[in-house]
Amino acid sequence: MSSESSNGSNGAGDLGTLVLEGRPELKEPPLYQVVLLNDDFTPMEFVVYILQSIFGYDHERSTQIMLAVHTKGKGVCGIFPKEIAEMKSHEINEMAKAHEHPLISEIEPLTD
Ligand code: TYC
Repeated sequence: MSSESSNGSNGAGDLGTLVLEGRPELKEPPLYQVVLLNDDFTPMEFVVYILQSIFGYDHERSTQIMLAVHTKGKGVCGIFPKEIAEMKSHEINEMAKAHEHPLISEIEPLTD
């Protein structure tokens, strides 16, 4: 065993720990929901495709989410830090526009 394993660490790690000591704890970023809104015209398969390509859900999960939105009027399709939520919502809205579908998504702060 080398000497650096006696305290389960190494020189670089110890230096990092020392530098960070005394700083306030890092706080988790505020989270935002990406909310999908129903409409009467966007094809169901387009919504499923959006959910697969932007959020990485498989076809079955994407279909469940799409049908929940279709039935209830709106639904959460993901929860992320603000910048990521903004990017994904923007991406949905731009893809919908590019395909001339009225599909809209919004973001809203997650309050817990
Ligand atoms: N209501 C649409 C239809 O019947 C499908 C749809 C689902 C559209 C979810 C938007 O966010 C949406 N073709």
